[in-house]
Amino acid sequence: MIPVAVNSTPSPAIHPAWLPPESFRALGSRRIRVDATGPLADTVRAEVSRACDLFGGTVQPTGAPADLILALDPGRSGDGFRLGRRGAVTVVVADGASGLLYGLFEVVRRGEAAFDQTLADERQEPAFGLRVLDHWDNVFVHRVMGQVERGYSGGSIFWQDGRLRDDLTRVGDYARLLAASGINAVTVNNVNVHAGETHLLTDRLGEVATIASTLRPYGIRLHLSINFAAPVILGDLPTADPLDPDVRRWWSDTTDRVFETIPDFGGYLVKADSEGQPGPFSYGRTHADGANMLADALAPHGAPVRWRAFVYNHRQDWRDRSTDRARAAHDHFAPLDGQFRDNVILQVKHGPMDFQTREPVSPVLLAMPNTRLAVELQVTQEYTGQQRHVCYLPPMWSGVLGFHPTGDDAPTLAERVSAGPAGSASRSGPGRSPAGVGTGGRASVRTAAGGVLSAVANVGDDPFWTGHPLAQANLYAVGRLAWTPDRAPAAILDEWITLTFPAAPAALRHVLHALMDDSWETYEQYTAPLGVGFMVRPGHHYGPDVDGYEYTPWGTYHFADRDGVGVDRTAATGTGFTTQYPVPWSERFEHPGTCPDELLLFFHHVPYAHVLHSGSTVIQHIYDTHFAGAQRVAEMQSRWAEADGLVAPALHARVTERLAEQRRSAEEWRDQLNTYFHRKSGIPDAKGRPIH
Ligand code: GCV
Repeated sequence: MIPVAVNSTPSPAIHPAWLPPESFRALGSRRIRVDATGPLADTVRAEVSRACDLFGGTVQPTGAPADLILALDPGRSGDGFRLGRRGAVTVVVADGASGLLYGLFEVVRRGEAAFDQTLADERQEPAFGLRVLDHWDNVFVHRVMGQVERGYSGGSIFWQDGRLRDDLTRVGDYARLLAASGINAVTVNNVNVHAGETHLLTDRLGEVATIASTLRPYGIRLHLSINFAAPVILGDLPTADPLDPDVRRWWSDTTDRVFETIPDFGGYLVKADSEGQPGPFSYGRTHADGANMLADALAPHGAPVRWRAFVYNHRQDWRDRSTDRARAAHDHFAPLDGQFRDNVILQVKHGPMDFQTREPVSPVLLAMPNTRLAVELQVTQEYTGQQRHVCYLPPMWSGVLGFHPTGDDAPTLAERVSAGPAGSASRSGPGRSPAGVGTGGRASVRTAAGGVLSAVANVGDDPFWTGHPLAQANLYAVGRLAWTPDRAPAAILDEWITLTFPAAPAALRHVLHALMDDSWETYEQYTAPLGVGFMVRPGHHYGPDVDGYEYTPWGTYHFADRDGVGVDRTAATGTGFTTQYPVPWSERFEHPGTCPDELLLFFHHVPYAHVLHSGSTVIQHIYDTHFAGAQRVAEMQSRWAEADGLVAPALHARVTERLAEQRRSAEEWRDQLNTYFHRKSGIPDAKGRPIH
């Protein structure tokens, strides 16, 4: 058994996020029994005991009377649990030890309602079996990206200046927060694995093991991003060719050592042949060859490799209008469907480009029925305001997870991905390793149960965890959606408010909903219009720069000229990207008349006078939304002033400061976008507002 050390006393200076002591009042004032043993049961007991110390309740011995009993169902395993009343007692019956933890936090979430006579029986289990946050944290401060790539919350909670942090209290607190939101795994280093970070796999594995033991008490497994060229960088081998026997042996031996050191190690994450990272293309091999090699090394240990589908040409000639970055992942991966081992999970960004404010769902997620898939979301707000802007992202994520790939009555994307490949349990044939079918049964158990949702984390060593205190809600929500993808974003926000601000008066609740519910839409209004994307400052990606990426090699263009704007991705006259979708979407996206307004410029190059379904022209829509978006931010600022005195002064001050920047930035976006399109089109604003 792996030893567990519970060390989760929140550091005093750090904001408690959604677990302030007060949110344990209902639990901590009761008589509670934990009828289970083992490491996670010990964590549950420690939580209960801490709550009781605060609020006067008692931890009861087995057999003693109790108001709440947490017990295990001996016949089951997994994260699920049942919650209900047996007479005057609230009972959590968990499928497995982790279910005890999730059941406990459900009781915390419900507060007094969990002890109400009318509490209805309910069973909960997560839609996605693996719910993982990927940290883009560098061990060594990167000369351009710093300690955390695309991080907007200070330094890494794991690493500092090339070393593991001495004090990992924060990591323990983080694990606790994640467990309370439903997350069960964390990747502790950036997918861009630089030479220094490559050593985490071997000679610096001890540091990784220390993090793993800090995460373990809360049921969080550790994953590692690996460098595909590690056998060359670390192993003194002349090649990293995935079909070379020495390379395969190197990965197998190295992986065995990882599991000797960290027996519950979660798996590898790989970015290969992408943005300068090494990969199988260098050896004339396919991505199936590369992924399967790692899968074979992991299979005896029952663990998966997550292989990212974010592969495209980042040295494109902007003059070439036939190459379409949006097509790249599907072009590379769809032909490989059915060739991956059972313990390969293809991790796909939710949109075909790169975490823009508005994108269609990636067609890769709809095209590979014989491959395990992970939907990758981005919690860190790279393109959505960098945690200086309020941007509550669950409405976007719900749209992705609730998307109906083959028509309105067909299963949602979340249902398809969480169900896994058709007939996966008994699959065999080319690409299925003997291990994947035999001993790899363990891999299936760990990875097949409910598919995978992964998300790029947004936390750092900032006292509020996320830079912008309200960005905590995005982190909380991603875990909740991984359990219940159809949970309404406003309901998740409500939960987050109740937990984070337990004494919140109705006025604060109203202010927070007013600021956050529609904040993604607001952000979209004042930034790049109608799904065209980018228009940000190159490099750091903050603030407007309409042509910033227009003549670069990155494949991110809007093609605005004097007549119109947008990217022609149709089969008829454009790049043919629409054909990567199944019917009915290939047809709906193909024609401007059926393409949803919000994605029009993603799929079509249209004249400025093109009339949208809304009745507005494209140019007037640009003007109207940019004025409206900036105006909404001004209103958010005055709404937040009403929260003065209703939240801690430091939190109020931090949000006030961020809103001032959001307003400045929104007005800059408004003015640059409106001016740019006015100058290009020569068409005046129908309402005669100031354009420069
Ligand atoms: C970690 C985008 C980001 C990069 C990121 C990359 C990825 O290009 O700007 O910082 O690299 O996506 O997802 O791998």
